[in-house]
Amino acid sequence: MNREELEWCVSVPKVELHAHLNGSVRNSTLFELARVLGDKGVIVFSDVENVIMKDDRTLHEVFKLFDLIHILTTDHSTVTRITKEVIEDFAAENVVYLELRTTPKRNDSIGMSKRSYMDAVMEGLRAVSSVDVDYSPAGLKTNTFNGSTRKKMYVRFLLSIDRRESTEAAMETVKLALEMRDLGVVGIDLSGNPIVGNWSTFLPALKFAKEKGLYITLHCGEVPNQEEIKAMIDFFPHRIGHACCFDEENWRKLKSAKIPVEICLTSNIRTETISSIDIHHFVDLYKAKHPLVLCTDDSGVFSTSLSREYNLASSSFGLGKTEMFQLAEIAINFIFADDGVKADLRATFKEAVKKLN
Ligand code: 6MZ
Repeated sequence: MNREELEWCVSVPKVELHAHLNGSVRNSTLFELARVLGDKGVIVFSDVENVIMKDDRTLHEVFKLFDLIHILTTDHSTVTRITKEVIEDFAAENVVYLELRTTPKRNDSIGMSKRSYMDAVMEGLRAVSSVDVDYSPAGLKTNTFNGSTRKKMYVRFLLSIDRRESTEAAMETVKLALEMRDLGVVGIDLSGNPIVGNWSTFLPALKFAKEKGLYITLHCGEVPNQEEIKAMIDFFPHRIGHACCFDEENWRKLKSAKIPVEICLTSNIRTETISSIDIHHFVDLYKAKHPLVLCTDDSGVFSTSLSREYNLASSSFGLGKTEMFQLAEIAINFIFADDGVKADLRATFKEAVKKLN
């Protein structure tokens, strides 16, 4: 990786639309948490260390790792801590608009409800001190300190439904999202192990969410389940993530529906969902001018960053600085926020282009 090119990618303002909170935790934090639980005898530290340090994982192994991460990050104060750290890490990367997604978790043994989990997330957001954060769609709530001239970042939340959940549990998440709209929750994501669960289980909750005006993004086509992919496109979500294993018919459908795709290059390669970067569908979509946005997915788990994803796209597909800047800027069109936010972000990019040239 060329250092100068990577630094350029860092300096470009960026929009991150597909980042899972628990997948974006720093390794150093995971180790620290594992050590504490190791000392308490809850886990064996060396086992955890081996799992976290493993470089390549199949998609199946990744979900085992998430179960482990969830053990490490289980209590309210840790959820608050990782939220603060993850937002500050994205801010340091020059991400100017972040849609962070997370699965609200209920854990009766520690008195955690989906709402209290999300309250812990919100507390982490409010604790961010490295940048000013705008997190309310009404633009009323920021953590701005008086007279601050710090950088500003927009943060919005998507609540994830895990494919292991029941229709009722999915519905509870949607209701929570509606309850938390004023706090920056803008939509719903469907994620989790793609070989678990059925589309029909989640559909009622997703339909309800859409009717109520929440934005929807779906993990779609991480495995070649063509029937599900077709049903998902027919549902017409506002965006989809991945789109790796589409047959020709679904590929055609996706393109004519013009549903924006969140592309996660490193994640797809590391999980072997795509066998090699040279044949990644980014190229086909990019050439077809299909709406797409580069994202990290799980920057902690896959040891990446949004700048690295841009750098990887540039070096793998031969895109120059002008194309890369346009790619970063065009992502504004696909965010789940209002026109005022979009206009503000466009102004940020306009300023940035002057400095970068
Ligand atoms: C599908 C994924 C994912 O929600 O606990 N998640 N779901 N495909 C992927 N591609 C590799 N990466 C992450 O963050 C972790 C959760 O996000 C989903 C999984 O459900 C995982 O448990 P939160 O903050």
